[in-house]
Amino acid sequence: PELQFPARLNCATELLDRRVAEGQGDRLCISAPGGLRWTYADLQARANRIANVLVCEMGLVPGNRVLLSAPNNPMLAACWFAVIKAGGIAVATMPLLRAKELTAIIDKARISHALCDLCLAGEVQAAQHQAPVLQKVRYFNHPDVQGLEAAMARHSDQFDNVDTAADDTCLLAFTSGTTGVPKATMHFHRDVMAACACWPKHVLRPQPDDVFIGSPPLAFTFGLGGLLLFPMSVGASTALLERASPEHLVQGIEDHGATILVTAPTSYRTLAAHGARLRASTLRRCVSAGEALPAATRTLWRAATGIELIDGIGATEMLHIFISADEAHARPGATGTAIPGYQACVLDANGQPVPPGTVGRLAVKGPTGCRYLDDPRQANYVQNGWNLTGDAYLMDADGYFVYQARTDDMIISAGYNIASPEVEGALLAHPAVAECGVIGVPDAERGQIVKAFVVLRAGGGYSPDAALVKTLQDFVKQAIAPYKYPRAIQFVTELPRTGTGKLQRFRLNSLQTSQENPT
Ligand code: 3UK
Repeated sequence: PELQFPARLNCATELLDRRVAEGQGDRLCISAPGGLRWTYADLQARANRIANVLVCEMGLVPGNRVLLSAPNNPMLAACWFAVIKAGGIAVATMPLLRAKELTAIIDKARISHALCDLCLAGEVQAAQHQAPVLQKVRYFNHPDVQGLEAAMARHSDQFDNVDTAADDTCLLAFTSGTTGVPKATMHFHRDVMAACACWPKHVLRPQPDDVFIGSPPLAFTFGLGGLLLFPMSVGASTALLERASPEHLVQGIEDHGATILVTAPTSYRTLAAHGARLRASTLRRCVSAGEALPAATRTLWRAATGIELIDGIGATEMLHIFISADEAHARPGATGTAIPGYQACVLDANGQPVPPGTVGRLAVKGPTGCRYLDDPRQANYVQNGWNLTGDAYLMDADGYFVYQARTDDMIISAGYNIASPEVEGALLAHPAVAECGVIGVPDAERGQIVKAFVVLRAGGGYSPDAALVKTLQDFVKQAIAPYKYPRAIQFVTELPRTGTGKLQRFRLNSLQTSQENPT
């Protein structure tokens, strides 16, 4: 299906003002801990006041880039819509970023304005000293007269949205950068609407009475879509949590009556321990993305909660999810099929399609796609109109896509290609293993050997000794081709992960100790 959009389009008008105009202004839009509840009309009034502050007090003109820096909270959502309404470009950043990283983003994106949570003022001020292009900063969740809230009180709750073009940029999203310098990806107003018209409409199909909750930051497009834009696109509500540890999530689900949970595989593995509470809760649907979902995690979650996970692969470059499967179509070990609107295929090193069952490079195209801001890596990501996500996949005869690894995470040991996630998936099926990460480490004889870093399940009575190493090695040999077993296993207490829950395999190297156990 080809999506059509009018030449003039503002996604804030579509997602927010239209809801109010069509009589849904009184519906709950955002809730937060402490009893905060904003209707669509409440969010609109706040976004309008902030848009007036941006234009009248901060001199914003359409096309200006605005830094948004905050934990997931209602004011961040209001600021996001205010920027879009005023024709600005929203650049949301992960709350954990330090001044140095913020400075690089401000410089790269030529950010002139900022709306930030007071709790992050230290880093933002330090970055402002290093990046003079950032001229105007206001802080919110601020009790004093200099704060954004005081400025909002001086302005009207009415605002005429800027008449933007459907293909004006409305947001710049920075890639999480598991390796290398982060890249900025540009997305248009129509891309936002296309994302709302694809995965949520065809796979998730939320209802207006659904309550979303989850962990990904709104600065990550997984969170922006899954926890703000998609619920709003159907008039549903979202519970925004500043802190989203497993304990906060379980409590949040109970407090807000959440029905749809959006988080990453690692979080589902920890949350499974709260199965009884979750079974008794309102939770009924669960979305996993950000990294591969091992079959063992799908099984663990179903056993703990009775809920079948919805897996989906998305990318910052693609804005959101493009391959996925709903509960009824889920296949353990496979991500799913290309969602309507997107095409996906697997290519060899020369860009030719490979037959079903053959591993190659995943290529996708659809209504959204990669546009790096001034970056030579554009030519690597987009080739012949296809977006190459950097993932190795195979497609089976039914069009299901089965994840193998990041193309740069393939281990080559004694001439064999071994995908780290496959070995991780096999280890995770053992009850002693809570978390694990697998990399290739240099080996004189084999080039590389497979090494696993394993976090043991707490309270299971397992001890990190040679006997357990042998047990786990034998267990993997039973589950997958024996040559893939980890010749070295090191027990660790935690794994390095990004703020978005992705394992940082390149950092596993530095966890290495000398007491290895190649056998
Ligand atoms: C990996 C997955 C296997 C894959 C994202 C949903 O993760 C998101 O965006 P990023 O730019 O990373 C993209 C890369 O992450 N990945 C994501 N999901 C899966 N691998 N199975 C999955 N289900 O390597 C991909 O290329 O951080 C996810 C929505 C929006 C997003 N931005």
